[in-house]
Amino acid sequence: MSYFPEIPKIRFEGPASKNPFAFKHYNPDEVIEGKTMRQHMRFGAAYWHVMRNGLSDPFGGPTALMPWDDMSDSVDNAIKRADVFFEFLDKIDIDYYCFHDRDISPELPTLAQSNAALDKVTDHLKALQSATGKKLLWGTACLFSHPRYSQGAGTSPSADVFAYGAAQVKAAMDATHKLGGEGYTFWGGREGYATLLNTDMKRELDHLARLLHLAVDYAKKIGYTGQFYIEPKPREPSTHQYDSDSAACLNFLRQYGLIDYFKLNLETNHATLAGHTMLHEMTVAIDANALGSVDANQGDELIGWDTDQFPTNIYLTTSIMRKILEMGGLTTGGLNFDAKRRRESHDPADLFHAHIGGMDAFARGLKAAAAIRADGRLAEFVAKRYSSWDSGVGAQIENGELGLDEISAHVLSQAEPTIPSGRQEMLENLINDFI
Ligand code: XUL
Ligand code: CO
Repeated sequence: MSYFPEIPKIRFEGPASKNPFAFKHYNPDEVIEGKTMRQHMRFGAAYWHVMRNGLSDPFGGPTALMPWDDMSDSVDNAIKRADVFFEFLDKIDIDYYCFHDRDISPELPTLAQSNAALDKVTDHLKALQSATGKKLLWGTACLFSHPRYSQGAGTSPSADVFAYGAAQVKAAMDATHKLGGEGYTFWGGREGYATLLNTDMKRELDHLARLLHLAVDYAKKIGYTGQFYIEPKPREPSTHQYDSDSAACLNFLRQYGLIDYFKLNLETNHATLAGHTMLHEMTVAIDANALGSVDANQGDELIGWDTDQFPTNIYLTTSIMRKILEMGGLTTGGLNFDAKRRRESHDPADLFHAHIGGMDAFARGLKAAAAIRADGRLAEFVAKRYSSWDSGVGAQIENGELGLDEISAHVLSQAEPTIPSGRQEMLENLINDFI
């Protein structure tokens, strides 16, 4: 039985193709810098957006047509959705997926019932994975939708709510482990505050760290060796979220002795909300050896919220792929399309157009990034810009060989320093030459 009978399997047809159901640039087997595009990208589809996002917004209800979904909280409905999703993965040729526990399986009146449903659905997902070779990039627990989490989960003022969240994390980790998930993500949905008037920030942060340590300990106990991620986002739904950006997350992880166990899952639209570029967020993470995975989307510069659009900006995908190539590639992580269609794009076919566009945009980004690296002028310019540190007084300062008195004596013997142009516009032109 096919849920997308009109949609063919999406294949690479090349830039001249006019077929909207074909890749123009993503050629999974094409080798770039020694790896196939498929290996570089490790594309993932987000279960919550593909299967569960009805495309409602603050002003109106769902528009997405999901003829396969009876909208019930039954396990049968959840299992049917999984079948639809795996047909989607097959046709779009995406190897990985990501989920929240409550996307794949319903939240029922008691934790015991929810856990039992999750078990049944993950049995089915496991069978689908082994039948198709599709893999779980990461799993996570939804600790932000249910009203009990309205004041946080790990940072809730209620110890009982914290405990419920921790129990949900246990079950979501068991599910991720069972499905061979390569990672497990914490996104601080409501881990922040609406107002400081009622908030003991220090205590909340201590508790959040406790939750992450509990997860690390539990992973050791069950032999789960996947990578933990923390996903920064500054606000929405909270006024301020503790995991606000790469730097704040790294500081938190270091302060609480978690830095060896976590990497960052960076999302483009979250970077924008934090007032940063994705390039900035990636640079901060990579310099700390902590970039794990990417939630690939883009925001709208005219709308101030998390619009989660599909990435189509080739300038953006080029900068992302340049950083990924620079760091030596993704290992456990991938490019997970945490992106949704616009509310107007309600047809199931739009799921395909959206992902094709994102995959092609990343393919073009990868090709441009590799060409920029092969050209070498950008890297050479940066190396030369710092070359005064490679020898002489620069090298001595870098190596800690000089004190302030020696540096002062050196300067007194020299003429006024001169500094070459930063050549920003020339470098912007250079990048555009490859796009
Ligand atoms: C929300 C968001 C989440 C996380 C997983 O903005 O990005 O979907 O990726 O909880
Ligand atoms: Co995300």
